[in-house]
Amino acid sequence: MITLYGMPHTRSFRVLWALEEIGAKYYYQVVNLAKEEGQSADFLALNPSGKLPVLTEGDLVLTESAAICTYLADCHPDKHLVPAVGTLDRARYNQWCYFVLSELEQPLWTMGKHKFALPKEYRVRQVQKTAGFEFARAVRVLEEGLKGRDFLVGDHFTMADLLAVQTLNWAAVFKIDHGSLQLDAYRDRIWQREARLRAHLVDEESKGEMA
Ligand SMILES: N[C@@H](CCC(=O)N[C@@H](CS)C(=O)NCC(=O)O)C(=O)O
Repeated sequence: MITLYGMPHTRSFRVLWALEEIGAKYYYQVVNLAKEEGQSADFLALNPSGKLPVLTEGDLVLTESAAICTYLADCHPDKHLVPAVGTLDRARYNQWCYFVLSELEQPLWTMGKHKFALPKEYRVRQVQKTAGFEFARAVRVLEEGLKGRDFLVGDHFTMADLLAVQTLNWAAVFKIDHGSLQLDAYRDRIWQREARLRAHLVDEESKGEMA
C-alpha cells in the first residue's frame, strides 16, 4: 500500500496528481507543517529533512517530488507517463525534470520565500530583483523548449509536464507574472486534466484533517 505524506498547497500536490494519473490506490497522510508536525520525532525518522512530500511503499521511503513522480511512472509503463530507460526521450525527460527543479522552481521559490514564506526577519527585499531576473531566463528557456510542441518530451503528456505546470501554477498563486502567453496556454491546457482535478479534490478534502 502506498502512503503519501503531504499537505495542501505544497509540492506534495505533484505526487497527489501523479498518483491520480496512474490510478493508484493510496492513503494520504496529512502532515501539518504549520503545527511543526514535520519536526516530530516520528516524521524526522522517516525524512530527516522534515520536508514533504514523502512516499512509502513496503520497505521504500522516497523523498523528492520529481524522483517520486518518476518512480510512480516507471512502475506503470502502461500509462506512458515517462519514456523508457535508455531512450533519447528518457534523456530529454531527465533534462526537463532537472531543469524544472533547479532552474525554474528555485528562483521562483526564492521570490516566494522572501515575499511571504520566511519569517519576516529573514526576508530580504533586494533578492526579488535577482531571483526575478533568473526566473525570467528560465521562463524563456521553457518557452523555447515548447516552441511548436504541446509537451516537453515526445508527443504526449509526461511527468515532466506535470512538474513544469505545477511550478508555473505556483507562479500564478504567488502573483508572479512571467509574461508568457505561450506558457499560460500550456499550463491552462494541462491543468484541465481529469487526474489534476481529482487530486485537487483530495487536497481540498484533506484540509479537514488540519484543523
Ligand atoms: N526538493 C524537495 C523540496 C521539498 C520541500 O521543500 N517541501 C516543503 C513543502 S513544499 C517542506 O516540506 N517544507 C518544510 C520545511 O522546510 O521545514 C521536493 O521537491 O520534494
